[in-house]
Amino acid sequence: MKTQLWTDAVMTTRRINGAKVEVVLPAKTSTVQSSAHAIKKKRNNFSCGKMAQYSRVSGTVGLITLQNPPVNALSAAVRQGIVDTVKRALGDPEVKSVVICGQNGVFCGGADIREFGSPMAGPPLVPMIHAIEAAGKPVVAAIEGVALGGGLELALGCHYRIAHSKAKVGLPEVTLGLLPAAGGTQRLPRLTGLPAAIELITTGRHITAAEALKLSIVDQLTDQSGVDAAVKFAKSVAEQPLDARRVSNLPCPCPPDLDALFEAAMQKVRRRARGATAPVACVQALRAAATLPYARGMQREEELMATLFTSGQARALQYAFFAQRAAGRWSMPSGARWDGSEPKPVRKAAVVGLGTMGRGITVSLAQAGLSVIAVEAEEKPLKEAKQAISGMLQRGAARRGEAPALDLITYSQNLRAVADADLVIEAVFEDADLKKRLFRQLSAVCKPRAFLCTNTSSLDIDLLAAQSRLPELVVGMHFFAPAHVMKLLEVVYGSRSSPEAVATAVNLGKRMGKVGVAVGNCRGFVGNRMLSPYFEQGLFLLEEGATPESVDAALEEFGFAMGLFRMSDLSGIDVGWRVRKAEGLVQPGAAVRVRQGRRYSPLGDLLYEQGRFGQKTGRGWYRYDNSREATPDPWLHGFLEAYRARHGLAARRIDRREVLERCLYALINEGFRILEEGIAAGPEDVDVIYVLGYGWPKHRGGPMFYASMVGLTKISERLEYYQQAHPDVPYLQPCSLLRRLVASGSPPVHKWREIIKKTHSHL
Ligand code: 3H9
Repeated sequence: MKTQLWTDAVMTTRRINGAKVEVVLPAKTSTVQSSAHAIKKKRNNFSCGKMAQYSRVSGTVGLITLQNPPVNALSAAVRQGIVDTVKRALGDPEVKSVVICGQNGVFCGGADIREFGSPMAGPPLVPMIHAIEAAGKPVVAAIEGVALGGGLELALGCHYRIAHSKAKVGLPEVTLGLLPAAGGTQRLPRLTGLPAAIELITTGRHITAAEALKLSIVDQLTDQSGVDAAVKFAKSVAEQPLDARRVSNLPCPCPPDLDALFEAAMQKVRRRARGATAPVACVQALRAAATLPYARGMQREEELMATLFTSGQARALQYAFFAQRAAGRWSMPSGARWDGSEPKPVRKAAVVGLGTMGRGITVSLAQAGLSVIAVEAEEKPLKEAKQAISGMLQRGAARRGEAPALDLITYSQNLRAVADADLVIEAVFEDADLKKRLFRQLSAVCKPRAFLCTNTSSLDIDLLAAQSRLPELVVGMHFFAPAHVMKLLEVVYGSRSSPEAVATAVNLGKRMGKVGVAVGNCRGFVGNRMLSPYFEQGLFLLEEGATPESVDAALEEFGFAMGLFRMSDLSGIDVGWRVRKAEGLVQPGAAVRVRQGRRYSPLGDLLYEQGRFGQKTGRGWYRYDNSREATPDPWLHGFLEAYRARHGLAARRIDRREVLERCLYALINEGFRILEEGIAAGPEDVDVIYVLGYGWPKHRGGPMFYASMVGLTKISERLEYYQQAHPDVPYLQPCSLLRRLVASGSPPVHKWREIIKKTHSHL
């Protein structure tokens, strides 16, 4: 095959993998990336702006490869590279069609999110995509790995899209507080129709290539190399007319009752959004696609994006994106870095105790492809658990269109069955003596280097580790209910846990689709410890005149999925009572409002004594009449009045501001204490835990990010104000780290880790 020479390039002969190859390099490029595959195809490669490589394959197809590992994000340099290489390909008389693909089997993860905080540099996306769509030669997107956000928008600007069968596509901008503003809101509905586009864009869901084919987002699937298939396809369409292939030329298919469709969509989105503005803007942009000509629709898309782009919500969601990825990158107090130590392979895991949590953990392990030994001592509960686990696996597999992983699980009543497991997770009843006994037994039956993990939500890891022969192999794996659904995993290290044990647990969590955050060992770890002052403030507010519904309304309006009293009814008033009882706080009759030297509200204990456990008994802070719908309960209002009268408490009007400030600032204050003590390594870890495990609204970043947005001075001043107004209420004294941060000028949240580290080194 003849080699094409570019005027600004030099030709050189190289020996790569033993084969003699002629490669064309741009004048300033000293190296060229090659592979056996490239040699076979005799591609003539050269880089453009380093971020998009251009080559000509099969004589007439120009191949543009995006190069920006790991996900080929569309940075300024990549966009410049695309603009330059597209121009070259279209200007080359030998080239009849063009393929755009991504390096390393990934098409493109979208706009480069790291650039969002800085002033725009390089060519903008929208005209770049328009130029591709307007090209006189067919341009084919070869989608492998992912095409997300701007990546899919780039593909939608191409005339054809060929996807590998394992690829995923989507427009997830809404999850970053944005909308797909490179034409995504205008082109997608022209291919899929409005209902599917509304669903995809307002949820940001990633879909499989098969679903994308069904929705006409892609034109063809392949099981072979996506690039090879796209090159072959590009040759076959070289001389085809392009007008009907330009998506912006297509009409947007509209159902007859457009108003009803958008009204229903808006209602659904507002209900789910919990105050997030991006989903609403997405619907507005899609309405523009349906009602305006393409060019005006694009203008509307741009206007809506401009309002979102600089909003606090977009900043919070982008912070949350990176926080989730940064979570757990830190060192243990011993100085050992768990993320630097190699996790041990886990091929076989065991779960002991098949109650609600044990079942969820078993399902999650099997879905991750691990062999699991599931142990429950009694015959009847084992049978029930087996039935429940099989049902959960079957339902999950049916949703994903896969076969259920039933064969991966072996059930047993005998603890010895765990003997060859690499890692055991105990999930028996939350009882210290029971767990201690189990750890002694496990230590005797497990193979010598097996990791022993406890799913305790409150017990001391060191106490359990002390029962084991090898305490360095013991860690907490605190899952959240339902364990096969919730993404959060607190990996709790005790004073003797090895970095290797922490790394192994975090890595196993990742295989299970969880985000594992390593946290220190203290009462309640991070999540439940911060919940305690939050919940207690709620109880004090009831004593002072609030109702469960007024407190919950304020918190739900703030964006929580559920207010604290509805949450308490869901998780069970009896559960908290048991924890308090174990701590010696509960007293029968509960007349005294001071416990262990500080103000205490026995309201939860009194409800427990009434048999009001929450949803499970149909009565709690609310009533539930044959449904999960919480209804305000006149009985409870009367009970609160009688309680206040008994204790001489005058009810006062408590406004929304006080509810939010007392509940949230007390929780935040505890977060600072946790950071101060080194229980969590940085604010990102705390925020990830609260967003993924406790329903904190993601568009507010997490409690620590929220504190930085409100202003640390304000948080500290308001805490002091409430402390003076209610000197007997615990948790309202600003902690010393918060005071220190205020004194050092309230640095932005990304600087706190450094300051905390310095604080620890002075200790
Ligand atoms: C957009 O496109 C706006 C447009 O509409 C245009 C408007 C004008 N940028 O998640 P991972 C990094 S908005 C920069 O651990 P995985 C990530 O931080 C964008 N960096 O891997 C991490 O770095 P590090 C719409 C990015 O295999 C590394 O890549 N697109 C980007 O589990 C690996 O990531 C999205 O929302 C990016 N776009 O998952 C997609 N993406 O190692 C966002 C990733 O330093 N990305 N990084 O921590 C994802 O959903 C996942 O990363 C993906 C890979 C599924 C791609």
